[in-house]
Amino acid sequence: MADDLNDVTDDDEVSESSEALIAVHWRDEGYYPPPPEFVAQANASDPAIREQFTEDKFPDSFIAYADLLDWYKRWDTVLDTSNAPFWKWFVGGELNASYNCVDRHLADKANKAALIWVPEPESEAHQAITYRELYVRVNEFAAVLKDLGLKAGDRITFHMPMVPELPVAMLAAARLGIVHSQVFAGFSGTAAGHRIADSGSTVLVTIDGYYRSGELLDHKVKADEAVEAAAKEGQHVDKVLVFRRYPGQYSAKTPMVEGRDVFVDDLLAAHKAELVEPVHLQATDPLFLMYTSGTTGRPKGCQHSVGGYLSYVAGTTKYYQDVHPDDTYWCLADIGWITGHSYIVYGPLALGTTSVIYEGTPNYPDAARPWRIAVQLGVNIFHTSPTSIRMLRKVGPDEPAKYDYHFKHMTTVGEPIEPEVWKWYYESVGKGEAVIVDTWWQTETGGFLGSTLPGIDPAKPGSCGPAALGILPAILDEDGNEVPAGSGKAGNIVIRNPWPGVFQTIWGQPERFVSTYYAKYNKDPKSTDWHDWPYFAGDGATQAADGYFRILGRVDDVINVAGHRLGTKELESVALTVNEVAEAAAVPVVDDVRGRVVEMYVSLKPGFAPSAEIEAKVRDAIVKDIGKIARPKNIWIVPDMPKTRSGKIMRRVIAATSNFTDTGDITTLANPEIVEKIRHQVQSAKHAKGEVPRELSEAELNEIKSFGAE
Ligand code: 6R9
Repeated sequence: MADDLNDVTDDDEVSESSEALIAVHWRDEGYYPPPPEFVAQANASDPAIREQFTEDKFPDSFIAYADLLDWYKRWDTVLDTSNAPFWKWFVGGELNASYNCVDRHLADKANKAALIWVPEPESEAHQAITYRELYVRVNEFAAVLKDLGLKAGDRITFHMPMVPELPVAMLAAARLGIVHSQVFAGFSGTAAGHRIADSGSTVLVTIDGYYRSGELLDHKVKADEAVEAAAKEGQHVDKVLVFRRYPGQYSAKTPMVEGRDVFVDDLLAAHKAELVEPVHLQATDPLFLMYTSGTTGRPKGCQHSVGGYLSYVAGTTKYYQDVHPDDTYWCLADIGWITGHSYIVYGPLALGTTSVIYEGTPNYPDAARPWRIAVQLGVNIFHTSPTSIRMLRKVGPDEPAKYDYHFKHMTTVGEPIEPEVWKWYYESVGKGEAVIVDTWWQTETGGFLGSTLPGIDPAKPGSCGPAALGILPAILDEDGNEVPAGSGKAGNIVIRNPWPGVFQTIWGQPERFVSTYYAKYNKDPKSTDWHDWPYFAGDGATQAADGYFRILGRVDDVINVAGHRLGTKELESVALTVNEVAEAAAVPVVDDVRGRVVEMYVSLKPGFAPSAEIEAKVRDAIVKDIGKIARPKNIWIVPDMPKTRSGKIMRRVIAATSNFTDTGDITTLANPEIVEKIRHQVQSAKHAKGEVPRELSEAELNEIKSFGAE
């Protein structure tokens, strides 16, 4: 114990860290400039583009994005701040998202593939859906929705997997101004039910089944649960529209409910070739809701607008995804997340791109599946998350080299990426030929906030790069003072200005919208000047002298050891420098002397067995790179990490395990079965070592319960 105390007081490298600042220990990385061939073809290759988006040109700078769309009526006011912070973009403008993503491409791209759908079973051929065909299908499904009496402003819930019927349904709703709320298919029926109730939807659209890891799942059963859960909250669902994975044949075991459930293919038969005029919507009308979790139970329905959102995703797709007419673009995210909405459906289709949709898991039937798809379809732009990259690196580190595909551009999104993992992505997946953009943003923000411009800025592993065009971030300490670039200090990242992609409100919870995102740094709640309303992103970050931001993770992910705040991500990054380690998660354990101490969970690459040596390597690496202060109390080598369906590690579940507290709701996990395994492993070892903590205070319990949010 005395030894432990010495660790804290003797460690001069952290001695001047203050409570408000997270000490930053990450090593800076080198630069990776774009190859000349990439620069030569890039949509943005002249650094002068930044001058069109400087602060003095705001908000008119964003007209360039709105001009990428077709408008029925041009706006009168670019940005209306009169009801701050409920910003209104392109006020008075009229447009339709479905028209912009479909109809307007018929003139020159009717026979070009809009979507290429890859079913999970390799025995099933992929399906290319041309813009003409998409137009027909969107119109027919819009006719079905219209027939049900749905109209602009009504809400509709989709609980759909990665099949082309999902974008068709989204675009059909958008055509009529019906506000869609797509719930990730992997979520339970009950989770869908809560979201149906929250949004007040009367119609649920689902499918009988879909493939996941080789199994044709019965998905319809979840619709029954969803309707029941919604009813408990007082929301009646009139109709459940059931697509069929194989039209004409029913793939679920759950019976259809008479009068409520209808097969979509039957309904469509009555609307063959019917056309539905796109509704002229206000730019400020809502396009969709995307639910995301917060620290309290009620999910947040982030409401995105037709005009601002579509402009922003079109602009960022053009400059950051660098899409060109001949590209084949594959984003491996799920359309059930914001990434899929913005960068599989709305952004790419607004620009007339060919967007690939894959039904299944990336490693089915083996770790080379993505690379086979890339070869087969000629994919040249690839977009995925650190969790998928880590997984593919874990199960098939040498697979990409065996396949003759060539990416010119790759994206990582969703979490900070450890430099080690970034380098594998660059060298192995990108074969050293592709630029990488590390795009930092959120469900709430509609599109990218931080990223390199791929034809201009060099990439730096672990950093998202500078602010996106027209975005004005700052890093603030708890008192609102700016933390200067290059200071080596971290703080809360905020965006000082509104931008067109920002969400309009939390559906039905406007006070929560203001209190969660704007109250923290607002000095005058009556102000209608945007300068008074910095957007609080809830992420910790640091800015290097070169202006690049490094996102350290959610501010509630910080572990405070004896008054020194350690970012989970930097601890995990160091663990990943140990060759055997595939994934790592750091959590706090309540400690009577130091407040909190770090515990580290790691999983190993295939072919390695847990050993005391690996534990020692992880421990030594952390002590060496961060300091003795961060020395983990325990290192647990576990078979897998509990993860959300979007692949984010659920640190609160691990934290609860380490602290012997209740793991809380685990029903939305991708792998709930791992929780009990880890609990048994860790807690029996702790019992044997006499490390069972005292009873925790309410504040401590709350901290553990909400550690890492989600
Ligand atoms: C798009 C998306 C948002 C949170 C965000 C941050 C983390 C996303 C990141 C990143 C570091 C990146 N995050 N991208 N952290 N580098 N490139 O993921 O939306 O699901 O709402 O998550 O994800 O912590 O605040 P969402």
